[in-house]
Amino acid sequence: MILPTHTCRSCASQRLASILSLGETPLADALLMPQQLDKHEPVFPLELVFCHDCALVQILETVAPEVLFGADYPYFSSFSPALLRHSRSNALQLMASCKLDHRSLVIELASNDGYLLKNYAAAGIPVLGIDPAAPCATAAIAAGVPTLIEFFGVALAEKLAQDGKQADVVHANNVLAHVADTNGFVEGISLLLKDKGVAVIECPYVRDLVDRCEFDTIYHEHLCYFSVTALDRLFRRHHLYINDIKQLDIHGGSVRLYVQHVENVGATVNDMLREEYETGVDRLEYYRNFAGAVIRLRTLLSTLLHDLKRAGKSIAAYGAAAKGATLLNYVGIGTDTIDFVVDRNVHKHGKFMPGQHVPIYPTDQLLQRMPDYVLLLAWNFFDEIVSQQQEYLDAGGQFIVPVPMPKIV
Ligand code: JHZ
Repeated sequence: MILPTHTCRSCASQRLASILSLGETPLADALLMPQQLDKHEPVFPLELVFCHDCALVQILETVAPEVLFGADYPYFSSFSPALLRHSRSNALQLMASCKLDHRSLVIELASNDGYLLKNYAAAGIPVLGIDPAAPCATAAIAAGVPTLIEFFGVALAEKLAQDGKQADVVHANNVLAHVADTNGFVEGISLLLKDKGVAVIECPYVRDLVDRCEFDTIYHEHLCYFSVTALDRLFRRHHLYINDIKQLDIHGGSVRLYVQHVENVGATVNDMLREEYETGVDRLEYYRNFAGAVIRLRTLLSTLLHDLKRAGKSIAAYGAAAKGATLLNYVGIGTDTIDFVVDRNVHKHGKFMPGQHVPIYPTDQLLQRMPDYVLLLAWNFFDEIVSQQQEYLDAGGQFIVPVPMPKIV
């Protein structure tokens, strides 16, 4: 089915075809305070579509960025030790390969609480963070990472370039998919990057989303779900070239792009483009079975949880993640099934998951309350969380991992 009233976020084509509908859901990071629980909670349609012209998978709805990334934004990157290790090793690699020193400049778009840039700052390399979410940016500034509390786009890039603030390295991790003006953001990167600079961009990989049934990573913050084919077309439109690429495990499977002004496309990129063509990632057919797989997962998970409840078992969840909100709301898992969610992020404690209103507690509550099962909403950090929760497991607790297929481990 072609959806004629919408245009593609990348190429402006109207040839968009439906892949999956997740119904109407509240905003995934809009955690509720106790006094908000009986107030009206806005919901927005969550429709995933495919562009026949540039192969970009995307959602139709655009929620105002000021609403999504404002004063209440609860995601602080530094609460995930695995992400800190991942970021540090990326920074160390770039310091060496780009020979960065006190004359260089590293800029990060969506720099959050300074989790990445602090590694450069510690090595004496000048940095600048840009992030519109005030709570996170304020934490970064307090940690010694200069940060502009602003949205990034062409206007800010032009201003920085005029002020002589072009970068040797521009980082943009998990932000390209979040931006409503996709082309403006990429053009901004082009303006910000020195002639020989490199933009290092990480985003979740759509092939992992489909192949591992990670449907819960679909929510209103994530407007785009990128293949290398769609990324290549997007960057070329702005005379930028993906010259190298790495596949990463982070966030359930991501790609890291190395983007430059000069075209020098390596075998890693050509191999992935060829593979995408051969497997059909650039055509609608590839996405045809996804909706069916998601519906099957919903039935299996819901049946598993209800069977456990009927057998008198208690169930909690781990990770008040944005993706957890999609999962709970789409599968319909509420307080009749899950008693509480635990999370390390202190900014989430005392709040409630959107839609289902499950309360969020500190992680020590797992051992204190000893639920029989814990549904792992932050399944992307499985190894990390399981090793932290060894005592809970030793005491007889069990984890339920929801994707790609619900499984008790
Ligand atoms: P986590 C985030 O989504 C935010 P979320 C954002 N929307 C994005 O683009 C994607 O990542 C890629 C907690 N935790 O990171 C921290 C522990 O408690 O998987 C988080 O609240 N203990 C910008 O929110 C949550 O779990 C731990 O040991 O879906 C994980 O959220 C670890 C490792 C995490 O992504």
